[in-house]
Amino acid sequence: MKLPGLIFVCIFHLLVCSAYTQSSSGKGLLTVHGDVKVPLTLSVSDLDKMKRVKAVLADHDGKEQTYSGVSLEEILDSAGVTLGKNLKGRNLAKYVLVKCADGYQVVLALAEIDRGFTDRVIILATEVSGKPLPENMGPFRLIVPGERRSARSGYQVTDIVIRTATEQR
Ligand SMILES: Nc1nc2c(c(=O)[nH]1)N[C@H]1C(S)=C(S)[C@@H](COP(=O)(O)O)O[C@H]1N2
Ligand SMILES: [Mo]
Repeated sequence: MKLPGLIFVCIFHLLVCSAYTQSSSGKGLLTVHGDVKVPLTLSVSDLDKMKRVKAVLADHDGKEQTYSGVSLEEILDSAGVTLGKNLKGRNLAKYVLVKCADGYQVVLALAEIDRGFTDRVIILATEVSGKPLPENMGPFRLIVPGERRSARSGYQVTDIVIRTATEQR
């Protein structure tokens, strides 16, 4: 094959691959909904415009990786979730369900996210080591630092849902 033909094939291949990865990880958007004042649909560029913070998480080999993104507290705050002075009484029974593209789900309590309760900063990351997350993890990964296992650091996050635990007395 001559060079122009080869270049054409390469470009075509790239286009097909990028179209495929976009559809396989949804539309690359994250939605924040449930018990919120303002439901949000966020893209990577929306998160790029917010205050960027870092969090460290050890990978499978025990090597520490530095992720960067936006604090989950700030995202929930912009959705009007009851944090800060409103995180008391019945609102302490609220939890955050984080859903991932492969069906993986993890739960956090609001009090694990609120600065008034903890110094730990949980983030929604879009980058690791200064580069966009690899396809199999991105575009959004929850980073829950400071735990012995990284099991709650769900990758390919698609939904953040606020719910209230309901239990009959
Ligand atoms: N979407 C999704 N996220 C996930 C998982 C998963 O199966 N699906 N596994 C979790 C588990 S059990 C671990 S230990 C870490 C592994 O992250 P690492 O590859 O950075 O070590 O990802 C977590 N995030
Ligand atoms: Mo794990």
